[in-house]
Amino acid sequence: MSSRILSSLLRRGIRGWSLSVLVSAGTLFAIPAFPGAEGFGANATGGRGGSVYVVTNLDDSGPGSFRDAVSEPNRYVVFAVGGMIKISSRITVKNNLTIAGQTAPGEGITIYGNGLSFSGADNTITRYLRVRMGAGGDHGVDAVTLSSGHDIIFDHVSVSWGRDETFSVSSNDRTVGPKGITLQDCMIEMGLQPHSAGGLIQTDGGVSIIRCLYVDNYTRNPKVKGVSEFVNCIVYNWGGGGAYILGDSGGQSHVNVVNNYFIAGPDTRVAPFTRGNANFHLYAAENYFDENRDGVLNGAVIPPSGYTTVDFQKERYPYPTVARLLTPTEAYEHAIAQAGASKVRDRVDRRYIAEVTSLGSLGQIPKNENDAPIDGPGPVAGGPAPVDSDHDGMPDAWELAHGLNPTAQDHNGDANGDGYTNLEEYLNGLVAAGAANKD
Ligand SMILES: [Ca+2]
Ligand SMILES: [Ca+2]
Ligand SMILES: [Ca+2]
Ligand SMILES: [Ca+2]
Repeated sequence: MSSRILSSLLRRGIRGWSLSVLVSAGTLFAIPAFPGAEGFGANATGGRGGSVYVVTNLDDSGPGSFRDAVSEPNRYVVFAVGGMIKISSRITVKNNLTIAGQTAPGEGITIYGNGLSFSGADNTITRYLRVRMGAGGDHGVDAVTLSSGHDIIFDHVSVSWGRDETFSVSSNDRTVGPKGITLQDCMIEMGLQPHSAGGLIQTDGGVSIIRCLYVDNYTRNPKVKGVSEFVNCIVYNWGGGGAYILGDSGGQSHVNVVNNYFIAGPDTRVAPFTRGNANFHLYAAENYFDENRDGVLNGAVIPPSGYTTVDFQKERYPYPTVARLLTPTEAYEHAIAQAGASKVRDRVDRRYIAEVTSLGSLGQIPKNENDAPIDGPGPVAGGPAPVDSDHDGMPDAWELAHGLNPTAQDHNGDANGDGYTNLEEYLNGLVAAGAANKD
């Protein structure tokens, strides 16, 4: 039910409908965070209904900076600049935010420094952003982390060079950990030694990892405990620590792992699945392993013995999953085409894609991102932003073409009554809708 119909029902004062019925109907028919949002975090509402903050510079802090933009809740964060934002200290992201990296001109936005925390950032939507930590980050800290919060979705986000994990969704008390989280079409890249790790996914609140690409992490691609699904992902060049780590300790896990492709690189020395136990309740299907490093994608399905000791499930857990399940080979092609902040890929992501498509010969797991061939985070090209006279996030030309007012902030209107605000229509139209449906 669209919000327009719901509000119309409320206005007309339908007799005999309790408010709770209407509210639950509204929840039942909640629109996705954006067209194509999937998984446990699909219903994040972001900054919908809030104010617009335009990031106008690449400064570490102060007016117009990214840090200032995410310091208050209930905002859409849009970018009138592209390039690299060097941060001197960690940024904690507030709740009810839509961070629309796809608005940034040029090659988009790279945040380089001590990383981002989304702990407690309930109802945030983050799209088309790069977060790169590096050896200058604090020892024992993740590039992106969240240890609490609900309804949080990351879409086409590239995260690299964590010093602890690179991208973790984790609480030591799994019963109160993050709830309703999605990572989709993300790249999780090259955790730095001596603790090169993709991520720890540890909560009973539900985490979907969908169509993500893990590359050059020595271990934990990812390490999983609790309730989660891992669907249509690609893992390339894990090292001796392992790719998908099956729990590795006490506590119950209930997990789907479906249609993923594991591809050996120069550093790969162990099998894709390691360290299971009887507490790990696993539904696994159609996971492939290409171990021959011959430059051709020609792996084979992983047999039951390839999952070590787990409690196999005959039926898939009824988790959200995807609208369109890709074959492992299709998932590979999809990731190459558009994983990460791929509206325009930067030099670093292009390098990681070249490694993956070498199918065995390229890759490395270093201590420092400035070592060749990565050579640090830049350059990241900027570019001109379209004119937006009223600073409501929608360019003048787009507003005129859509019957809106380029001299008044009408971003929270809903001209077509579909539940997405006018600004969301603009943001969603900048990138492909329904990532898995695009050829
Ligand atoms: Ca091969
Ligand atoms: Ca405008
Ligand atoms: Ca306007
Ligand atoms: Ca609309």
